[in-house]
Amino acid sequence: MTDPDLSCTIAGVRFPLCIMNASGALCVTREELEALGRSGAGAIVTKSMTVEFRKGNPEPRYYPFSGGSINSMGLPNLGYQTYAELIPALKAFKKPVIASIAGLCEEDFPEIARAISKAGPDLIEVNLSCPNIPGKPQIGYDFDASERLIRKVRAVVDRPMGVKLPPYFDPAHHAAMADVLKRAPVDFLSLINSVGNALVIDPEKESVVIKPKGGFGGLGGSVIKAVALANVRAFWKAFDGRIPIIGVGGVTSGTDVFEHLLAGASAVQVGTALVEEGTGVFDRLAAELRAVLAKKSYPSSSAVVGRLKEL
Ligand code: RRO
Repeated sequence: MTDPDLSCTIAGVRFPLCIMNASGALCVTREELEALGRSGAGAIVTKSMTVEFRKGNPEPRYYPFSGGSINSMGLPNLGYQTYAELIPALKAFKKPVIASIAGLCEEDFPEIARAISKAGPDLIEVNLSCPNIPGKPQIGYDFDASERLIRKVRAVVDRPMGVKLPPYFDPAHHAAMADVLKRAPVDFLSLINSVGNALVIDPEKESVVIKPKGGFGGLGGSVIKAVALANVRAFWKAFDGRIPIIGVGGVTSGTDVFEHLLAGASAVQVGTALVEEGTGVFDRLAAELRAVLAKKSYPSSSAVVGRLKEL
């Protein structure tokens, strides 16, 4: 059999590989974004951008451990105007560019969205789920605010747009957000952001491991894979498979990618594993996924999407 096809199409945009970086992971500076461009990644996703440049939270603010990572970066980024200037050069790498936008208040989002849309990214990912700004709750847990914000952004962009959601832990919350997204439609979903406000402890030092917020931060990596898969599956079902989903959470092997595809993701993003391994992770994951698909006689990654069996 010929090599399985690992490309995908999301909101009309073709990705040469269904594996890319998660926003936040090695994608803040021009150098990092260009390295993603040169790498095997199927797309270049920017760090979530705010109106102004931000240094972010005090260090240490990222800590890897055996099962994953905890972070409280606090939105360090160059500010949207700089990313708007960078986008044309990033498009020269001939793979989709996804601009991730955030904000410190509701009005920031349309301001950034309007300008960044003009810069011509292939897709816009609206981050409704940053857990790490002291005093600012994750927007995605406020369904009315999320709906207002999606409408405001939609009105000013002429690019396909999606939302990056926080993990939900109850079917009532999956249903409530799905209802929001049926009233205020988006073109794709990125599921999930880190599991917010977790606490990792170093028992030897009898200490927290990151400085901001008394050690509380967003959990990523293998330990959140089951939560990510549940959210991919819940939204896949809520939309009868009719909305493209990018699965994010716990991808460290080709088999993890395969599980996200089964749950209903068309593509995946990689955060902790990228930070820990560097940009070579994309070629490794692609080779491993190809091997899984070939062994199971799947012709392509897209043939797997949503095919999870229930008992
Ligand atoms: O910068 C961060 O602290 C951060 C963001 Br904006 C986010 O969306 N998710 C995360 O885990 N960290």
